[in-house]
Amino acid sequence: MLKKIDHIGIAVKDIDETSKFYRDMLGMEFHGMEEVADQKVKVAFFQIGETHIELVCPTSDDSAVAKHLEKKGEGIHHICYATDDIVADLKDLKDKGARLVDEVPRTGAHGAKIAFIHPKTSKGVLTELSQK
Ligand code: CMX
Repeated sequence: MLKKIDHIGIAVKDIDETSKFYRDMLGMEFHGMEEVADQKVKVAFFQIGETHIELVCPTSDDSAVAKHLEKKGEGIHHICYATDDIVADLKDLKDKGARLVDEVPRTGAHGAKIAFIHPKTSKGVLTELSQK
């Protein structure tokens, strides 16, 4: 069951430079940076209330984010919802006809189980589920 917005992902070309805006200008609490090898990205988290901003920067030219940056430029990349049962939610979404990018959860940042729903299902918004 979906609980809340876990984070909003923003595609960036320079993660250190963009971090300055969220940390120094907006004053958000920095929650660390890590490389997610499986997704070929480096991510930085900033907390704002109960949710987070995730800066996402490609580490390889064949990363999904590199393709997105090339096509659409920097900006909002995805919305991630926290769930307490990602397997049940994926089954439910599939039964309802959603086009899943990941039928089986993968490991994302902070070791969370994650899965993406194709933006063609959600009217142009790449949607992620995450279970801590
Ligand atoms: N938001 C909205 N639309 C998007 C999108 C995004 N982030 N990424 C791709 N699309 C759209 C494209 O614009 C394109 O639309 P049109 O056909 O209208 O032009 C369509 O989806 C297909 O895109 P594509 O460029 O041809 O790319 P692919 O089909 O190869 O891949 C997708 C699309 C969604 C399957 C791929 O981007 C993916 O697997 N994404 C999930 C993984 C990911 O993004 N990981 C990075 C973040 C990891 C993290 O935060 O930890």
